[in-house]
Amino acid sequence: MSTKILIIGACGQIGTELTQKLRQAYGTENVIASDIRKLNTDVVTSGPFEVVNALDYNQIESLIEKHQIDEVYLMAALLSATAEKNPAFAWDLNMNSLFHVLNLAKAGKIKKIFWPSSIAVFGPTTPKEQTPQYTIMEPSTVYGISKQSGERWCEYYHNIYGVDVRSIRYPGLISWSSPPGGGTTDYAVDIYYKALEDKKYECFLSEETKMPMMYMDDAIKATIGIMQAPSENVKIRSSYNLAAMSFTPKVIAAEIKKHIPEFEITYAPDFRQKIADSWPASIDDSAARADWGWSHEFDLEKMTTDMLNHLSKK
Ligand code: VAH
Repeated sequence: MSTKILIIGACGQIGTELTQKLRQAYGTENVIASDIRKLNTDVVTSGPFEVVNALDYNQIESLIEKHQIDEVYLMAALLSATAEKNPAFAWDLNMNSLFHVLNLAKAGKIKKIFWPSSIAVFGPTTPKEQTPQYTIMEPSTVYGISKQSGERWCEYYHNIYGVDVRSIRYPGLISWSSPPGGGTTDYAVDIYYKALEDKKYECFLSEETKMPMMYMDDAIKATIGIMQAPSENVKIRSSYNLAAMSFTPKVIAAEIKKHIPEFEITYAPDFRQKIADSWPASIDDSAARADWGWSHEFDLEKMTTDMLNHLSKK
């Protein structure tokens, strides 16, 4: 019997690539993509698609029953910068969509859940270099507070109700297939687009702002990897630290200049600088590597080559 999967938020930055990779792995007809609107043509036209409001319990429940869903990937959320502009809605969307899916699993209607957390759960009092799996967590953004709270609820539902929910603290993610999505780390996506289009980029962070980053291919590998791991190997049920590389805007600009010599970067830090300064510079992800065999493939050089190759064809 094939595993039937529902992706909520399938048209978002992670959802678009996750949908394609899951359809390759499980068969197109077994992966139901869904989002609040038909926001991505490829996702909507490449397999089963449903319009769903992640805040409507009954809509989600009826999709699960209609398609006999086994696993749910809940990818709908407001990211850090957008959430600061709309705190109440960000809290509502990020938290209540999670409660709906956790409660459907508690009711026995879903076998397994993936829920994305973020390095945004860490704050200005967290050790900045090689941030440990267990450490001080005082997030100073609405997004980070919602992710920290969500992690606590995931662990609670696992421990008290036996819900099989698995989670990863994504670093900043970089992808060629979906445009920047309101995240503080999304300068590292936009810079590639602007380098090709304009040969210049004005960065909204300062040149020495070092943050943990990851290519989307690696993020999708980790997402599917933790979901396919034997349950007993997933020892941490709040969320796993995950890392691949860390760099500053100055370093990524220098890597791009190797491909586009005339590329120039300037700096005009805005409100997002304070968000970035509250986050770690690098992450210790040894627990994920030990528990379920995580390893990354892309470094900055390999990612830059792949990004520019894909974007120049796009
Ligand atoms: C953001 N890309 O910038 C997201 C991410 C670590 C940051 O969660 O909001």
